[in-house]
Amino acid sequence: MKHITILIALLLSLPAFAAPKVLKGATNHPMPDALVLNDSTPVTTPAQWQQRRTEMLAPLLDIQYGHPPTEIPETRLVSASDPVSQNNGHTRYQQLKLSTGPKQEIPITVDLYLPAETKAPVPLIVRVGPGAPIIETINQRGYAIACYHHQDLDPDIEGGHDIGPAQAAYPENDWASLAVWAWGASRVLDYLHTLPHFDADRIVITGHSRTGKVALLAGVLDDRFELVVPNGSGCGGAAAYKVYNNGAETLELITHPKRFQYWLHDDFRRFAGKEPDLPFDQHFMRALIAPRAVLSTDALEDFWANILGTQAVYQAAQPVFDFHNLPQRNAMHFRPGKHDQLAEDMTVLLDYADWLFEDKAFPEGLNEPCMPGFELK
Ligand code: GTR
Repeated sequence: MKHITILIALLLSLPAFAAPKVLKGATNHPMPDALVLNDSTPVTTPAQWQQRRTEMLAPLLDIQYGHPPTEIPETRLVSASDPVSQNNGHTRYQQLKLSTGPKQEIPITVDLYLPAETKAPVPLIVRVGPGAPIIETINQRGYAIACYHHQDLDPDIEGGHDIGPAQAAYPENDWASLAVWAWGASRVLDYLHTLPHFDADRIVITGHSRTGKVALLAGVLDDRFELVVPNGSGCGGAAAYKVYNNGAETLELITHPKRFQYWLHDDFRRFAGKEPDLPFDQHFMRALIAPRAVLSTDALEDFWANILGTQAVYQAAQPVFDFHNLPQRNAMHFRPGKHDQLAEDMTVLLDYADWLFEDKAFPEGLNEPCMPGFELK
């Protein structure tokens, strides 16, 4: 009898294990309006928009990311490897060792993949972290890609609170790791712009997951990035704090001292469980990129990255791009599958960049919501 009871209990529990994950809204709190000034005046003029930009950036840095240094140190080339032909002759690869900081004490390694066939100046993709999918295709399509080793600036040790070379060089700054790594993207660009290879009007930044968060922040802080493509960036990236789907990483989870508190400002954790009190949400990040372009790329099974929150942030930022008469410069893409930056994501990036830079066709399948009919509060 006892065995039968156990068997029945097991059978009853089976469908629960086998049930596919269904995307559901878990919280939906209102987000502050990106087109209304703190004193409740609606933004209707370019001057008011500039004022609103300042208002939006301040709490993002004060509360969430910390402040990178404002002075810009020189970034120098320390050494470069001999160029090597790769990817069936489509790529000319070189590794660069750079240094930056007040005493040139911060190293940054950059893997540079130039298109072998295309004449300079070419569009450039800066990628946070080494490696990227379909480098051969990227180069065949005429784009260069520079992948920088962000951990040279600051280590990424879960539960660690290490002071890396960048934080040691600027002890007065309260910047956390995401901000350090984002600042590194700008220093890499400082150096790359001294070379004749790249078209300064066609610079993209991308990264995946934690480095997707970094790509978004770098794009907000440095307007030389004309196109900003956070992939699978989730919490602390392109996803909301006030709108979560079921199974999403929350502010409480990401800022746990044993996990990733060091990515974000020390104080940010005081908002854990109090997201409605936050004076911003991540639609401010998208809004701050306008009138440049932002494209988030995500996967439909990536519930942990809060894809519904990413859709909500896209929706909440759209009025800002409409205000600039550039509605298509706010874009999102969801592909089937799991958390990763795959060939498909990179292809969407290239197609969108071709539209933005070359006036080619607007890519199909963009801006399809992961949850149709979802409405902001
Ligand atoms: C997870 C973290 C996410 C994401 C991811 C990654 O553990 O919770 O926010 O950044 O790591 O970077 O792979």
